[in-house]
Amino acid sequence: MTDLQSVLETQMMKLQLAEAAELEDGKSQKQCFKSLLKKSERPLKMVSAAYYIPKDQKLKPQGEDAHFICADEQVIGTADGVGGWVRQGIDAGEYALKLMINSADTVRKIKASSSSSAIDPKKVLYQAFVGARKIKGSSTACIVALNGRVLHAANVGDSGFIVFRDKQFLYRSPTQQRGFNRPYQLGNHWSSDRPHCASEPKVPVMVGDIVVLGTDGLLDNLFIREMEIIIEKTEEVKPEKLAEEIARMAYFKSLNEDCETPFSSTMCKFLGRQKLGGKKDDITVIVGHIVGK
Ligand SMILES: [Mn+2]
Repeated sequence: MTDLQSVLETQMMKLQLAEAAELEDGKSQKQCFKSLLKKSERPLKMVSAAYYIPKDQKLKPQGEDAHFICADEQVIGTADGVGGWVRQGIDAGEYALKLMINSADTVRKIKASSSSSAIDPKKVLYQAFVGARKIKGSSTACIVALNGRVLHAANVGDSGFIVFRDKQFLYRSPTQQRGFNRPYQLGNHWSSDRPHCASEPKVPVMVGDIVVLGTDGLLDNLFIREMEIIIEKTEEVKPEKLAEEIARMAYFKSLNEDCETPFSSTMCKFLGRQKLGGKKDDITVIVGHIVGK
């Protein structure tokens, strides 16, 4: 769209808003127009809930994913500890958990010192990383903050978030991988990645938008279209119910050996032959519903 087009469209929108305003009970057009514009500038709120299904393993019933929700501060995050460390007797779930605890602490500290300050998720991730320097292991991490009317994220690896508007897919955060099933991962080992690697997507949101944040246990088992179908069927959005429904569907597919999944499709590309089935993994889903304040 050219600048001129966008200026014209904005003018048209203003005229339409003003016309609509004129119809309201005798207030002057200017007053109504002002209040409507003010409404469209108001900060939003993200109401979030999580659902976690660890993969079935006797030695590690809690799995290796971790997450946090800072409800008042409008920040959510998830991390996925890399299982390969178990061969060295290291529990990567502990590292992921420490990253998330540190992140939540940092967010609360920032907001406690100044409730109006925007959260920079990359700085939060950096503080979390520094605070976990004595712990061995590595982990992907994705932190999403709602600042005013914009989602601001920091993401390392193959966790990620998707935004739906009017029950339709709108946006998916990019993943960082070095090869098949080899995501970027934060850690203190020389070969691990550092927080500066994080991608920092920013997505403007509106009232009614639905944010789905998950680890690869979700994203490798459910296609976006399958999440969209679940959301389309939802009449009243309840984040805790939606998170559970999405996680359960991902879990069902993760155990199914005959279905097509994002994981099987990617494997096909790498192996060059047909391969079906899901990926057994810990599944974390956080659903954030964007509402007016
Ligand atoms: Mn995983």
